[in-house]
Amino acid sequence: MQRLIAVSNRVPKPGDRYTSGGLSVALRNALERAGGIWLGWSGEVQEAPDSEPKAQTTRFNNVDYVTVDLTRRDEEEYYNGFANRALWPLFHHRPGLTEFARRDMAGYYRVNQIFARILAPMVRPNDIIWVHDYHLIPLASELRALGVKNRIGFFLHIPWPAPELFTILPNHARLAVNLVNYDLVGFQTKPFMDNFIAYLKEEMNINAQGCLVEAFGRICQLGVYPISIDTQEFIRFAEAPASAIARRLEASLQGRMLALSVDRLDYSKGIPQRIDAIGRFLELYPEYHNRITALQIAPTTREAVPEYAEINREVAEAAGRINGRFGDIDWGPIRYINKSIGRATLAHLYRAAKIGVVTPLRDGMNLVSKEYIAAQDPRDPGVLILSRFAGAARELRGALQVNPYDIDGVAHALRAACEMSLEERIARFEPMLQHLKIYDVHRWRDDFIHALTPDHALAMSA
Ligand code: GDG
Repeated sequence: MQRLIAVSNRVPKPGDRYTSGGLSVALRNALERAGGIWLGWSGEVQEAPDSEPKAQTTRFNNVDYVTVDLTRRDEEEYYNGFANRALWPLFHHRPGLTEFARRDMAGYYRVNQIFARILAPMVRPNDIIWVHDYHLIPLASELRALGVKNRIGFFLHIPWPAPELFTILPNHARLAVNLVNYDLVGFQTKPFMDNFIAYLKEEMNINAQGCLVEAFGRICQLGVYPISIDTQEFIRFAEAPASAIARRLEASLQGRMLALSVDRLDYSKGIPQRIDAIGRFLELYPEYHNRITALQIAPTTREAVPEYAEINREVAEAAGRINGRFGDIDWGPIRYINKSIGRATLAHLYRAAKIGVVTPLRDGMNLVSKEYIAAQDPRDPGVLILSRFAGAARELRGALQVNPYDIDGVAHALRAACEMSLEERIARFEPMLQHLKIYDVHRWRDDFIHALTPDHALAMSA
């Protein structure tokens, strides 16, 4: 019996089906089907710094949820430090925000070793192991060092940077070798995979044969697996009777058009630039004063990292500036909220929005853009304005694609969205919805797991 083992920084709560996102549900379904383990940080900090890290196991529906408490120092160095102050900004092409400290790097490797030491004794010979995201790049190497010979796959949820940016990291070569220690490495888009292949060639003199990298006595297969959403779930949510919050929103709009944005509050999402573009739109097209309301939902994240407090201040200032300049006693163009909204309600808000404004400066995929499309009314769909720098732009061709740095360009796209005929909206929307019905998160998961199973590997190397 081939079990599945998933490893990610955080682990969803067992049985918590309602609030979980599409990715958690898709992975959990696969784990429950095959039986397996989901391992990661509990999110808790253990106060006794010197004791051996404790793992707790909760069994639910055929799956062992194994969570590990970290020390304050682990959290600081591994999570806030190396993962979120070095890898995250650099992989999003923001070297100016990147802070590298050798102490953090050591903490990053230490926590990966902790995870490996806890996992290795649980692994059975036929298990396949699927590791998620930039927090855990060294995990396969650490597991191999402990004698684990199973197939191990890695999926990177964020972009892979251009080679000249990746080399800013003092330990770039070590991380690249860590990646080659996987049997399968999945990227969101082909350009991200090509960045990695270019790095291997330029810096390490390793030539990939198509998607196969043969190096350090191993064969590593690379592939493109664009992540998606649970499309049917979003359609169902959006078609259910509107929740009280959605009704409150509709009433408060008083017939004005809604332009909606939903992002974790993160500097990669381009929120200040987007707010400036709304200001520019109101400046260029005064006929829209009092006819449009922009709602920015941005729950705060990673509050221990100083750049995140800074982005909150920046967004609040930008929104205040635009409201002060264009608002009136009975209308403010921008509503900015930091609280999180339930998923079903979110689907109603997407549906109520005539325009979805999704303009990250750089984004691995961006699921909000896909959720917005799935939630539309097929008889009267809204218009998606989408950054060309989101991975999703390669699939959602019917969106109005924009350069988020070009404030005038985004302002013009807002106008085009406001004016677009029903016929054009439907023509743009339908192929995108069809695409999302086929390429949903279940398909994404199955494609990756299929490529990771041993039979497939034999076929590839034959
Ligand atoms: C990383 C990569 C990649 C947001 N606010 C609320 C809420 N959300 C949900 C959205 C969406 C998810 O969070 C955000 O996903 P994104 O893909 O947009 O962005 P990241 O969090 O940066 O995710 C990204 C992703 O990993 C998957 O591989 O696409 O590129 O950066 O599902 O709906 N959900 C609820 N309330 C909120 O207020 N319920």
